[in-house]
Parts: sequence; C-alpha cells; structure tokens
Amino acid sequence: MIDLYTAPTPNGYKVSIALEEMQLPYTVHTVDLRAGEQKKPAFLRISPNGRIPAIVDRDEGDFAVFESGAILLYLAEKCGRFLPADRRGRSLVIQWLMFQMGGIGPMMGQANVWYRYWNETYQPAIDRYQNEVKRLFGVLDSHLKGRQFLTNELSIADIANWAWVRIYDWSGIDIKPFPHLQRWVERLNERPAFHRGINQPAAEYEQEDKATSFVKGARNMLTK
Ligand SMILES: N[C@@H](CCC(=O)N[C@@H](CS)C(=O)NCC(=O)O)C(=O)O
Repeated sequence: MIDLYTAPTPNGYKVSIALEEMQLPYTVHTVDLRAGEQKKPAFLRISPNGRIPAIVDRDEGDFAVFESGAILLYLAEKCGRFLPADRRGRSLVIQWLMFQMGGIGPMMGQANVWYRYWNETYQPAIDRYQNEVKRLFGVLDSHLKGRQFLTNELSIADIANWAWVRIYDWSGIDIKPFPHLQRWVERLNERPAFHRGINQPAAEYEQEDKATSFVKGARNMLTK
C-alpha cells in the first residue's frame, strides 16, 4: 500500500494519475498548503523540501520518496510499466520527463503566478514566462506531430507533461496554435485513469465559483 501526500495541483496529479494507471492501491492524504502543513516537521520528515507530492511505500519498510519526477520513476520501476526496460527506450522517457521537470513545470508555474495570482500586473514578467511556455509548447507540438505519445507507448513522461499542459489557460496561453499538442491533451483526457487521477483530491480551481477563492489562497501563500 502507498500513502500519497498531495494537494489539488498539477505536481500532485502526476502521481495520482500514475497510481491510477498502474492500478497500485493507495491512500490519499490531502496536505493543506494554505495552512502551511507542508512546512510542519512531520511532513518535512517525508518531504525535506516542504512541498507536495510525496509518497511512503508501506510495502518497502515505509520508504519515503519526494519530488514528483523521482516518484514517477520509483512507481514505474515498482510496477514494471510506463518506463521501458531497454536503455534507449528508457532514456527517451527520462528525457521527456526531465523536459517537464526542468521546463514545462517551472515555467508554467511562474506564468501562473505572474499572470493570475498577483493583484498588480508586471507585464515584462508575464511576457517572459508566457513566451517561454509557448516556446516549450512549440517543442512538444513539433515532437507530437504524427505521434500518439511522447515516446512509443504511454509513459510517465506523458503523465508528467499532461498534468501541466492541460491547464494552459491558467497560464493565459492559447493551445490552438499547437494542434498536435491539443490533440494529445484531448486524447489522454479520454483515459478513465487520468480522470480519476485529477480528482484525487478534486480541484477547486476547475469549479468556476471556487476558482476566485483558490487564487486568493494561492496569493496569500506566496506572500507569506
Ligand atoms: N519539483 C517539485 C515541485 C513541487 C511543488 O512545487 N509543489 C507545490 C505544489 S504544485 C507545493 O507543494 N507548494 C507549496 C509550497 O511551496 O509551500 C516536484 O515536482 O515535486
């Protein structure tokens, strides 16, 4: 059994989607980010960086893993799926996983903050991060032309990138100029496991009436 410490955010959803696709039994523990639970000593013992997601594998002597990319690799190795065994296939998946961890995630995260969370508008920062997100989307779009997945088969790289790219509008980005990427987002959206994953726990920001209070909470958290 896996204990998943998470919150309704793209980094958290990467892990719940993976657990659903892998059909590994898990228990969700929602960490209240606005209340600062992620910085409490008990949580820091599991996740030294004070951020979600983190897992504890009860079948492996309570082994804890933090950093979403590391968690995806751990789970893929545990279940023997979504990460090929051959060196080249494995490297390709890891390349696109790192592309998400070092590019899509941090840049979309910054675009979200500057575009949506501050009361004030600082246009140069909005432009910088939105332009970088568009550039990264262009890379994904070209790569996905004629492909169903980022590599030969569905992998943890698709899961990681999809969890972020799907909320492009939170970064103020239009996906229409990226038709191959848009089709990939829509195709993966049809997978029942992906749907279950993005409801563990359910996201407030996807419900129109709750989105405003989510933004306010996020802004307060960032200014603490
Ligand atoms: N590189 C980390 C990033 C984790 C991260 O930024 N988590 C955010 C939620 S998406 C968080 O816990 N924020 C709370 C905080 O910064 O205090 C990963 O991929 O796991």
